[in-house]
Amino acid sequence: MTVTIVGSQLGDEGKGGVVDLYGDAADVVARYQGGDNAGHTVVHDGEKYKLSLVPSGAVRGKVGVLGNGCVVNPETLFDEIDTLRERGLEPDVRVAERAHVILPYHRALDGIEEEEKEDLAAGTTKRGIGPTYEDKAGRRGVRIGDLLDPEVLRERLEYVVPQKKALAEDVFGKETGEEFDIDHLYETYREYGERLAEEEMTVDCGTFLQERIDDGDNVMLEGAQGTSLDIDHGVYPYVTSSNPTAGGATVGTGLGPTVVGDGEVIGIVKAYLSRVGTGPLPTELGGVEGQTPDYDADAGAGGDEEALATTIRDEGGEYGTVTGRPRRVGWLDMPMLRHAARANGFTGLAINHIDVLAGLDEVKVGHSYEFDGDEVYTMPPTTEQWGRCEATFRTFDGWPEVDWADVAAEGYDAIPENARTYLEYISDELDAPIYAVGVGPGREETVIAE
Ligand code: 2SA
Ligand code: MG
Repeated sequence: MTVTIVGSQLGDEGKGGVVDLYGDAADVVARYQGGDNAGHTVVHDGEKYKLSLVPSGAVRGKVGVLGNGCVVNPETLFDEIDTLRERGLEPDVRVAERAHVILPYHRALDGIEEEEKEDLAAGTTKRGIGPTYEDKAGRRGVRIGDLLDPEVLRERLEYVVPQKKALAEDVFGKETGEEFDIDHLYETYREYGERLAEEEMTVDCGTFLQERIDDGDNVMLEGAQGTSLDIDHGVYPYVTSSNPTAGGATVGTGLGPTVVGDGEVIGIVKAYLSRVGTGPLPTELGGVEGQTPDYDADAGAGGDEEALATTIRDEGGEYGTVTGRPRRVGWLDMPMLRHAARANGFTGLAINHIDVLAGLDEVKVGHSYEFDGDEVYTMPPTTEQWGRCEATFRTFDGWPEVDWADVAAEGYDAIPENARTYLEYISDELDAPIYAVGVGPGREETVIAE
């Protein structure tokens, strides 16, 4: 049986808490896309662990798998594993031989391209994610399996590195160093390959997972980022370069769609919206310099919206886990969620962070958009069209600040009534039941709806 966890918005929906909750019942936790652009904090036995690549289940004694749909930076991988070991854990991490490797030139090019693109820059995490997926699609990538075979590794590098070097030097006019040097890369990455082999970490992902499922194990498929950051279904080009949507869980692991579809697909919803990076955001409150398009610091500063945005940002700790950037915040965007519910086929929802909104007089949601004179209920296909959408808001009465730990202990009915009205509106609109409600950052602060 599988449980797939998918972000329904723009990442940082609090997937970690839900992964934790359902991860208890899982024997294996696999990631199916992305790389070290994800970020999760796991609290285990009172210790806090920050991970960006290793699946969080590995901290809790589960087998953690990086699927073939992931892009893997071996340096990050081994750093995280070594740190966990220094702290007394013995993580069991497997990596798909079909997964692609992030090389130093990918990181360098990610930075260079972001500078060049200006208005089109996605505000990436600069981890080399996009350039690695580009090489995957361009059939010039290096895969984890290639690191185990020095001859193949050498051959691949000799083909691809001169192209990358020419791109950096001739197209972008940058000086390049050892990150574009074939011999240096060969030596370093061959060693990573040796370590992967010594520790018997590599797997044929689909076979590995299917065998575990056939043996009766529970497998959790953990998405990173979110639906609106999906390369196909997100707000292109302000997206990541992989498929966080549920379809990615099958392509990115080698399990069939019927296997994934046989299980649960849980949409993680944050009770408001947050976003790092650029692009339109129809329900945005205030703005963040350098991320909000056409942000005017003088006009925005000091206003009511700006103050509300600051409150939500600080209450919710809305600062990027990977880069520390302040996140843009806004009201819930229902057309975005309807789009996500369809694209992912959610069987249930986990709605997080309702505690963050507690104490506000009223809570708004963008119920629909006005788009070129029409009222629309889902996201239009191009981001330029989305940028022309004006949200039509619905207003809900706010709910009080309460002792959320008590609420978590007592269950769903202990959630303040106005918050339940809000939750049930979301569930009705998305035609999916609520499985869980997050009322705080801690592990115990999730209410399971019966
Ligand atoms: P990239 O680096 O190529 O993936 O950047 C492309 C765009 O995708 C955005 N992006 C993210 N936005 C929010 N959260 C992200 N990661 C989460 C974290 C992990 C999660 O906590 O840091 O929620 O699973 C993330 N990763 C990429 C980025 O801002 C660019 O707009
Ligand atoms: Mg996060």
